[in-house]
Amino acid sequence: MEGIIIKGIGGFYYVRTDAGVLECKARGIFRKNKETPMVGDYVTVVATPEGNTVDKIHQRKTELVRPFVANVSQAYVVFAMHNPDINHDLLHKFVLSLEASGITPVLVFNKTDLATEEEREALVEEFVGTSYRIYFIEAKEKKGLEPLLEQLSGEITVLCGPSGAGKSTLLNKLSGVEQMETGAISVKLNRGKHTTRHSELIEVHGALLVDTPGFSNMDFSLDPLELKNLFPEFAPYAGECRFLGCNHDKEPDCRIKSEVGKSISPMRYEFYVKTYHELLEEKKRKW
Ligand SMILES: Nc1nc2c(ncn2[C@@H]2O[C@H](COP(=O)(O)OP(=O)(O)O)[C@@H](O)[C@H]2O)c(=O)[nH]1
Ligand SMILES: [Mg+2]
Ligand SMILES: [Zn+2]
Repeated sequence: MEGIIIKGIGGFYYVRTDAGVLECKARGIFRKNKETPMVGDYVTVVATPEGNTVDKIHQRKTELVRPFVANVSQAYVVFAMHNPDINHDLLHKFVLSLEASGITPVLVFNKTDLATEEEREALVEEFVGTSYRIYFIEAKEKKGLEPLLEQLSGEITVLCGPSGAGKSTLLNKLSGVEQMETGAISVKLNRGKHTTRHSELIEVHGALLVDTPGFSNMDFSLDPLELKNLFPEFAPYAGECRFLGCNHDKEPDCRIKSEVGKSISPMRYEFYVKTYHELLEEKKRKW
């Protein structure tokens, strides 16, 4: 039988199939091959004398480490306009790590009731040239959620963003059911536990969502020379710098640098340079 793993706890996998949700063990061979079934995996389940068993893991389209979920096709990156204030560095890190994983980021700014029109405009400016979709919502009052509901595809959407941004509120309002605890209590509960590996897929109008526990960092290793390819706003100027393979840092006659403050946002460019140097340092340390 075919299905999708929606939860993994204590060596058991819960697989959603046409026959309902089945509790399964993984086949021993997976452990030997150092293969681990992940939440989000499309799997084949067979009935054995020991019970239902995950027999085959289908090829993954994407693989996220934090949260540990396979086959995520898009991410709603949720940040609050205020309370907590936007950590721009973190925001761009989320976006970058999603790009690196081949997942489309959709930017969702929540708590618009706490912000001004000017603050919204500044955020739109900050992502100039990226063509990322940007939505401003007030999750608590269900304002602005229609496009987010429409864009939930048959595939898996992850809600990521810092703690307190309103991810659980958004998920509850999208589903129309209180699926997740919100506010201070859930933060407290999550703190002591390592909940990252206990991601769970939640069904919302036929689509599957993951509400990640709040985490403050995303780590990815990347070749510094590849970094520039993960900034979509650089793409239109490919090949227009003086040097072939220009990294848009100290090089003279750099087309990207000439666009900063015009079609490329200074904040995004600064984040690029900073990350580029961090990756260079990391590479040096490894050698
Ligand atoms: N002012 C305001 N507060 C909101 C809004 N949406 C959620 N909140 C509040 O923000 C807090 C954190 O929300 P929660 O969904 O738990 O955030 P999470 O940590 O990202 O899951 C809760 O107290 C919510 O009631 C909103 O649109 N406006
Ligand atoms: Mg939450
Ligand atoms: Zn350049």
